[in-house]
Amino acid sequence: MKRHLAVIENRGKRRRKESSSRVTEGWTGVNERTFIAVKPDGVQRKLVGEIIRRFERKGFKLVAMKFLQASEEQLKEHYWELRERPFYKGLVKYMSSGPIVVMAWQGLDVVKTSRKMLGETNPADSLPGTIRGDYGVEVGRNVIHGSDSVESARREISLWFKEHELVCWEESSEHWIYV
Ligand code: DAT
Ligand code: MG
Repeated sequence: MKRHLAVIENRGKRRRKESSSRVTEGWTGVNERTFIAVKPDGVQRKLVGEIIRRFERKGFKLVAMKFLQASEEQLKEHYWELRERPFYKGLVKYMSSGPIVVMAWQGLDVVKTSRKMLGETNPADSLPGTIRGDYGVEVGRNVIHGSDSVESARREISLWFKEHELVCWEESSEHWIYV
């Protein structure tokens, strides 16, 4: 009986370990990645360069980037978690209404730090100095998307990029960014 319980307990532990390591495998420390997208309003308002500049100057590393007009299907999948929300349909329509820039950025705590750089979901609640605080007014036109967790980042990056589109490169300034 004791042995039986131990087996069940270990199975549980193994499953927990497997699922968390699968999600974040190789994505820890300076290798953490996030998914960032300049939304159609950001592109139309010529904010692409400014947004890339902020991430570059911060010290994060660009690992993938594409300019495209997304299909409603792809956006529905991207925003699947929000499917029950009243603004979901409008959100998908707006996001597919024009070209967007999708990117993957890498660095220490990049998910959490990027969210701080973006500001709050509603630009009205976002501090000056943040992207939404500086360039947005309404929640329905908030310029930029950023993953809210490492797990979401993983899901979103694999939705928008194929494995070979993620570029592995050596950053010459790395020693000046990390101790
Ligand atoms: P975030 O983009 O900050 O992660 P979210 O995931 O809750 O925010 O929502 C996704 C997007 O949906 C958000 O960037 C803008 C839009 N949105 C959120 N709340 C909204 C609302 N109350 N009315 C209209 N659009 C909204
Ligand atoms: Mg979100």
